[in-house]
Amino acid sequence: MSIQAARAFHERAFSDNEFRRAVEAKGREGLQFLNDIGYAFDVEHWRKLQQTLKEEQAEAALTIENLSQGDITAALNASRNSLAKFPLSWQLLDLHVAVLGHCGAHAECKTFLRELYADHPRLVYLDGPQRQRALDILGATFAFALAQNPELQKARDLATAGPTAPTAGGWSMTLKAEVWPDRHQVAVVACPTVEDFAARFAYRNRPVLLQGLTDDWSAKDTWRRDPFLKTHGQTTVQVHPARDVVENLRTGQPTEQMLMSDYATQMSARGDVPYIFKGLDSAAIAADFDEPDQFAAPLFSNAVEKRHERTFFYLGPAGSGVGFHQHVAAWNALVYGYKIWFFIPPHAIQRYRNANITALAFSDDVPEEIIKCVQCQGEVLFVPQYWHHATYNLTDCIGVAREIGTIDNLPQRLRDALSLA
Ligand SMILES: O=C(O)CCC(=O)C(=O)O
Ligand SMILES: [Fe+2]
Repeated sequence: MSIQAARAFHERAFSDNEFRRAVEAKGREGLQFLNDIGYAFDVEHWRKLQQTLKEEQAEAALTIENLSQGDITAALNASRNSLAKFPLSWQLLDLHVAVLGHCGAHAECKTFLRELYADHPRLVYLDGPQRQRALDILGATFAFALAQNPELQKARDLATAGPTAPTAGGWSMTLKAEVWPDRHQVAVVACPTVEDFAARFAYRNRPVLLQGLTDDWSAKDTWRRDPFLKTHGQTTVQVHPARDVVENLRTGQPTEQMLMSDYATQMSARGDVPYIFKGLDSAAIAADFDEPDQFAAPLFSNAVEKRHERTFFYLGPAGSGVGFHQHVAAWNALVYGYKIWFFIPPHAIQRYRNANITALAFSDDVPEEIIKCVQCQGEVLFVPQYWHHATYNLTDCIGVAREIGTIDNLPQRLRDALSLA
């Protein structure tokens, strides 16, 4: 078969862990296995795909360069040309939608998306779940493109936001002054109604910090250091060198194991700045928090079981955090601590995947396109579907995150919310 099969494999191996592991487990028989299940491609086509992906990346870079120079017309033309040259390129397609939105070409943007959703002509090489994932990402980009609203990026007063005491809940709140962020670009909203949250943030696929949603959580007591270690100190947990967390979880890489009590004693002293992410089972912490109504099904697609499976308890010292990644929508409740978030809208190209987050946290010169904010203890952050994000914990941080799924047909919901017809 063809380069299309190689593309299909490329996308699926990235987004479907089970599939990737199954292929890896076949070792030398991998190619035969792939042929047997319908991915009939050979080494030659695989190599060709890698070359093509590189060329597409260069095309994307050209469009982005035009955009960053402020030459909107050139960006639009470059993007149209690139997509004509590589009509099945995933990254160019996603970028094109963003460019259309950026340029205010909303009519073209909508026509384009309608066509895509109708018969997926550009996603023919993807099957079932991969195609859905691709459409969910495009939906996110589409929302970003259509709903530019400066109101949604209101700054918070950083001068008064930081820790006021050396400890909170018995955890260390010591932070290095140099890493306190210089900008904060995500709206902070107190207790929005479910409808208000949906219309202003969920349908627009915008990040937002929500206050007042954890006031009644038992975790405020049970995740204080002493009671927490009394309950969970003897639990064996998986510990990751902070920056490898996402990759480790994605690939199922085995990691270091230790008792929670040992981890809590050592975490601030270790050179590799360790992080526990997905450290405790959802069942073990179920009584400590209540999922806010704003994130309920059916608005967000994940069923109860999936939500439990995709619940991530985290505990880490100052300097820990995760590298850039993207996934379905999530919420993240920080019970104690202060955390910097770095966000890039969904259309971003892979350039930041390997960014050094510690360097970003210390830099005064973070590129404009990276949106920064600080999350304070007690706040819940809404991470919209397929936004790229990374974190840097400014102090000890203990909290929980949960993936809640995607919004069904996000572009339509957005059109309704904006009354765009
Ligand atoms: O809490 C963190 O450090 C990272 C969380 C994250 O990636 C998420 O909530 O999606
Ligand atoms: Fe995440």
